[in-house]
Amino acid sequence: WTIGIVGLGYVGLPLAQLFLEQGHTVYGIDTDQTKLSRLEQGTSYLADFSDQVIKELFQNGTFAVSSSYALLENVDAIILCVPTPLDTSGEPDLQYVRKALQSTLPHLQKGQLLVLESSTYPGTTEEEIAPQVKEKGWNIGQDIHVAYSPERINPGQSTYKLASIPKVVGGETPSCTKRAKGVYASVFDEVVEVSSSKVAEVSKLVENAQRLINISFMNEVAMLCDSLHVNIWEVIDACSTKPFGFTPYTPGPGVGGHCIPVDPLYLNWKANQQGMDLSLIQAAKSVNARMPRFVIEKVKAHLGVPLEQSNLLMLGVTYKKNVNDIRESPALQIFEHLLDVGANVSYHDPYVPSLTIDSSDYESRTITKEMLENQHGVLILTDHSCLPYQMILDHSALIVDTRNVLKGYENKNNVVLL
Ligand code: SAJ
Repeated sequence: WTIGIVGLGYVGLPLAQLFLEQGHTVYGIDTDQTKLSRLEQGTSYLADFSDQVIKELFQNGTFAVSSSYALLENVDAIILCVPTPLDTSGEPDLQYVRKALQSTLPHLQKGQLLVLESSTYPGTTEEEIAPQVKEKGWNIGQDIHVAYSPERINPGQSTYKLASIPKVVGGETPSCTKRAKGVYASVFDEVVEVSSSKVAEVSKLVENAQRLINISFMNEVAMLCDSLHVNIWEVIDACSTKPFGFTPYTPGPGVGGHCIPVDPLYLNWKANQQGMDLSLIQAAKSVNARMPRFVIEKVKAHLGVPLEQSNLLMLGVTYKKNVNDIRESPALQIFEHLLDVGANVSYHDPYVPSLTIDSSDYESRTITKEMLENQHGVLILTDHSCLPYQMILDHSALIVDTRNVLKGYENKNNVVLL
């Protein structure tokens, strides 16, 4: 196949790699000139991709990247992998999908397949994409095929290879589903056909909404265990001995990232359009929003000095371990609040060399024994695998470990858990 991938971010680039590895040709389109030049220079902008891997994408001459959508005229399938964030009022923001579609339509050719992969509210493919394709005078399912297929990329882990994660596809018509299955089956081990694009859209949001609700329940239990002076991590270990029916979600400083806090709100937005309200999603959101303050109260309760007179070091500012993504990261809220109360805050995150908070720039500090000994408190907010935990344990007066990452270490009398 010749595949056009629009959007070369954490979804589009791994997808491009998958097609290239299987010998297909890929034209990658992105409007971000920085991404395009970094790809051509062979310098990665994704934590999961080394520079070497980026260089390898181009080695067979089957990968071209450009900002020109005209390249899409020569492909068999066009896959849109652009962001679907929330806007400032917390509503779905489809501007990137609409822009990508507007730029694609003039180059759409008869016989092509057009797939949307961006997580979006149910009905987007049917109500936003299909009508504009029909306007070209084509019959969807005959002259052109349109489908939806959710991305299931999980940044920062290599346990499940992307090709091994079953790929759900749902078309505007059965022949669209078949066409999409044919393309995806050439790179994914398993392709799951569903009866419509809407089923595929809902399935994606439900997967992530269930995760949000389950995580938020553990956050609420963590707050209860705190008041009961019970170790939540010990509780989770005990629950996990149940061979079935319990999934060990863990509490944390909050829920970040571009999927889990966002996708469920797309689902609830659609529910509201139907005159309904998914109350558990709203409840989950408000519980998770309380976690940054809960962490700060923990720090306050164990500090030897008032918060406003303390030196505090934040370890890890990304939304989860081993990624360089700070979108919706709860660590940023904690950072801002500590600055607001006048604490002397600094951070270390090997994935984030510099950070702008409240329009002030911060650099990730190098960790040394001396600088640790100079802190009144160290907050572990992201449990990156590469952090020097033994040194941190040996040279910090107080460690608030929000991820229980020090679980396997000895003599932790200076450690406070969530
Ligand atoms: N988190 C917790 N407790 C948990 C799990 C996660 O506090 O038990 C927090 C994380 O620290 C992070 C946020 O929730 O701040 C989201 O974490 P995540 O592990 O869900 O990571 P994401 O956002 O990268 O989610 C991706 C999703 N993949 C896609 O949307 C394609 C999600 O569907 C996956 O289930 C998830 O990876 C995964 O399984 O790791």
